[in-house]
Amino acid sequence: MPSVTLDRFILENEHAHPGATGELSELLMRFGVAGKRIARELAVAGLAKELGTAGTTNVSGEQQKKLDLLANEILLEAFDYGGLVSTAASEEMEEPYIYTRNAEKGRYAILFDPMDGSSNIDVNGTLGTIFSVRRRQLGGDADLLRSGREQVAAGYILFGPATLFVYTSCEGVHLFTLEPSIGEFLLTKRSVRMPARGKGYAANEGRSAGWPASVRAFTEWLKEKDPEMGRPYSTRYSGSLVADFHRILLEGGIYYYPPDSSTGKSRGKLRLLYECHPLALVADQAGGRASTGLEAILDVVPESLHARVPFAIGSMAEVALYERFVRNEAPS
Ligand code: AFP
Repeated sequence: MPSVTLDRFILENEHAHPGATGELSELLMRFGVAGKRIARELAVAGLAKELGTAGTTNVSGEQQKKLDLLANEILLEAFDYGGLVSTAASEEMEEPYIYTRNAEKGRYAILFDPMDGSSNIDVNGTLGTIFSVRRRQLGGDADLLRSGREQVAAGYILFGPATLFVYTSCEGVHLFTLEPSIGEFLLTKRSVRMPARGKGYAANEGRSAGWPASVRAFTEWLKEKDPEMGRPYSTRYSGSLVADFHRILLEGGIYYYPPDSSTGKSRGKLRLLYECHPLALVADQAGGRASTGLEAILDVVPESLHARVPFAIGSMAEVALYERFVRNEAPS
């Protein structure tokens, strides 16, 4: 049985950095606490009649589930004391939440997708929370509308058969598993490396009619028979980016959500600040890559808080190929 808890691991890493204030450590540990609370709510949601829609829509026009809102509340509350965070921005809130007492002194701004894959809520499927941490600069939205390379930490909590906490503070990616009987996340894998190449792809191929021809061609290429090159690839798509990304982090492969003209999503569906930047940092730190097809996701600066972006993430080999297809440089 592993015995290094998330808190101990974070604190030991902090001690390796003389001069660290401990604030980032405290902040990451609070994401851990929020993750445990959300996991508990998910475990009893069906019994407590907390499944189903809340009757509201978010800024992107998507129906909000009761658990989207509950997870959002839990996360906001986790940072409501201690003076660490000045601002929280969420996929579920039109405007950022300002912690008024800390607006001027909180050194960090946080961003999150509280319940990623919410179509899985009502069927007891895998869900996730994605988070990103930035330094507060001048305060206000301008602090958030910046490149992904300015994130100081990012990660996700995966709610599946086990609850996992995966994070990076730009020194590798580390994976923890919740041991429910003691209520602690225990270190399961230090310095996770994503395989350089995989065997699977994750995409909502039912929508391929609306994709650019280059992405359709890439998908057909993945399905061609070529045993020497490891083709055909297998499809694995769950409706939860966190779940699909986690498989790819461990086994390699690629997830993509391209522009989709059939549903009017000319910039794709995924939100840059709440989903793409944080997972791109995790991928980058694990030796993988995330791309729009034309540029690294980490280099993209959003025009607005809820900006969407075409997104591909995964192993170096598959993401590089995706980019070649998008640039019309496909292998012959
Ligand atoms: P929600 O968090 O709004 O449920 O969206 C989930 C998601 O952003 C991502 O987790 C999935 O991979 C993707 O959308 C699923 O979208 P489609 O249903 O269009 O395939």
